[in-house]
Amino acid sequence: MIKFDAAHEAVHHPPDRRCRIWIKPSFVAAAICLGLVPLLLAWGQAAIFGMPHLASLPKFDPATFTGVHGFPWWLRWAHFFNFVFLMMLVRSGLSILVDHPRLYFNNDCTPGSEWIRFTPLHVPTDRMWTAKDDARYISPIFGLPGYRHTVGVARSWHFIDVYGFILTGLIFIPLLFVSGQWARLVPDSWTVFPTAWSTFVHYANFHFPPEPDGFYAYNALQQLAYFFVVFVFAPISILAGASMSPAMVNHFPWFPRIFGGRQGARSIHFLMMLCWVGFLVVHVTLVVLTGFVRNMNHIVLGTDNYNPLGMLLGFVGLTVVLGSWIAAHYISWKAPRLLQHIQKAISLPVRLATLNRLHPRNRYTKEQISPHFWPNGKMPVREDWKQMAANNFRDFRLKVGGLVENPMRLSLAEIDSLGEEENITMHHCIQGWSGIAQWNGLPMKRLIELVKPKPSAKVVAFYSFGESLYGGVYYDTQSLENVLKPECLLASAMNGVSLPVEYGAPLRLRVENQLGYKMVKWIERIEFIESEKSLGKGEGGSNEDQEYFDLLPNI
Ligand SMILES: Nc1nc2c(c(=O)[nH]1)N[C@H]1C(S)=C(S)[C@@H](COP(=O)(O)O)O[C@H]1N2
Ligand SMILES: [Mo]
Repeated sequence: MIKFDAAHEAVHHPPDRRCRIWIKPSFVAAAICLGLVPLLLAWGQAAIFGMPHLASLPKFDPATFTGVHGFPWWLRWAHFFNFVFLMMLVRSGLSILVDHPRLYFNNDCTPGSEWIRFTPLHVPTDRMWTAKDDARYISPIFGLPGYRHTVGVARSWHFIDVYGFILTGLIFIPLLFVSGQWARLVPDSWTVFPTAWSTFVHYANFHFPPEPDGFYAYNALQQLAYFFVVFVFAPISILAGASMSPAMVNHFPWFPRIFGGRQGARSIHFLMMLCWVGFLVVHVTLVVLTGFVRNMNHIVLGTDNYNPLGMLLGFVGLTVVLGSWIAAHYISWKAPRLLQHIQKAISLPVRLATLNRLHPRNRYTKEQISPHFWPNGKMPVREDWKQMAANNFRDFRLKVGGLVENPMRLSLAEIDSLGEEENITMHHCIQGWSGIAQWNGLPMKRLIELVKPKPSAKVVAFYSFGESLYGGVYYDTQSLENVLKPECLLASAMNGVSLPVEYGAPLRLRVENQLGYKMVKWIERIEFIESEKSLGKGEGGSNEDQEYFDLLPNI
């Protein structure tokens, strides 16, 4: 077992580790109907009209069969790797989910408006309750990794595995078409629907219709199921995942709207996970019930006989997958920095080349401002900040220094006089919640023009009056290039009033193409530096250092 100090223990292994599922009654009713209606229809049809007729099965003679059949090696390996990556995606996804254990179909995430929650706790109204307070524990049996506030590690797994999953698809799909195997998955006639229904009526009445030999052809329901997995589940899951990216949302506002908004996308990403798991359960059950030994030879060895070798190798594969879950826990707890660096080595170049090029440009309206905006972070406890707060920050001076020609010390009034911009934007927290707010403040671009960074300055560090999760000053960094993008503000007002203390007074950063933890609240000073590597543990911020978050979270 890994030993934690008291501060880590409180976060990662809290005494209250209950996880409870509550679903809005109307959603429960809808889910029951969705499940029950087809079953009732199938039972009714069989009771009144008898079991529907299914055309008798063609006999396949291996010696003379000329159509596309069998399971080529690339298909069998793609099948295996999909299983590996999908299970890891589900497990790491669950860990990410419980970091904000509520799902919504609205962009505001007001407590109480969720349709499902995975916490027994109600948000207290008599005191500040941060999104981090709301995070829940998940057992390591289900989540990768288990415990709380390991969203950084969970995201590393999620991204590494999604690259693997997409790469598998990029190899699998073209080969499907080149080899002609696509014809086994794509129905060639609309009659597939009535035939699939008839097959379903048989299954629903616990009657197994005679199965075609899957080596040559699938039954109609099976074909439809496989078609959906490859051509519907996979693209929807990937697109819903991508549409949670702040860089996407704040550049292509129409994109998340396909899924009913930013939180709709998060909910649908979750519902798709349920579809995958549901498919897996039914698929495995039917593989076992319809000739396990022969089916395993199909997908493991590509042969069509009753030799037990395919089944035995299949069990070896399953052991490898289970072993990978244990290994992933071990890596998560023993070598999280290595994991963070591996993910960064893959993700950073990809993000720089893609998402990071999208400039934020979305505008919301005043009517869309969220009634509730989850607060996050630890309120400063420093005496100097408290005294300044008591005096409306009249004595506050923002220190801007480091590699600049013109170091400055600025009062809030001076900052106001330098220029002001107003944006209404959507905030995205790494934990999963979002909220729309109006921000007023000094564009960083204007400040940079005044302080004149030296050519060696490549990175801007923002230091807070507040502490990070385990103590020590909260800080984060931005590339100089990114703070020059539109909508990057030193915000001093929120929703038309000067910044409330819990939201970061006197100043906070707004960076609309990245996640919330990059937006330092309660800013004390700004420093221009050559590289983030010289600060803290060198990862670019408190959360990057301590929680293994990304340096560049465009998603
Ligand atoms: N000083 C400081 N700034 C911080 C944090 C923090 O813990 N300390 N948390 C960050 C995170 S994770 C988020 S999501 C946003 C939350 O901003 P809000 O409280 O206005 O919602 O602030 C960011 N800035
Ligand atoms: Mo956050």
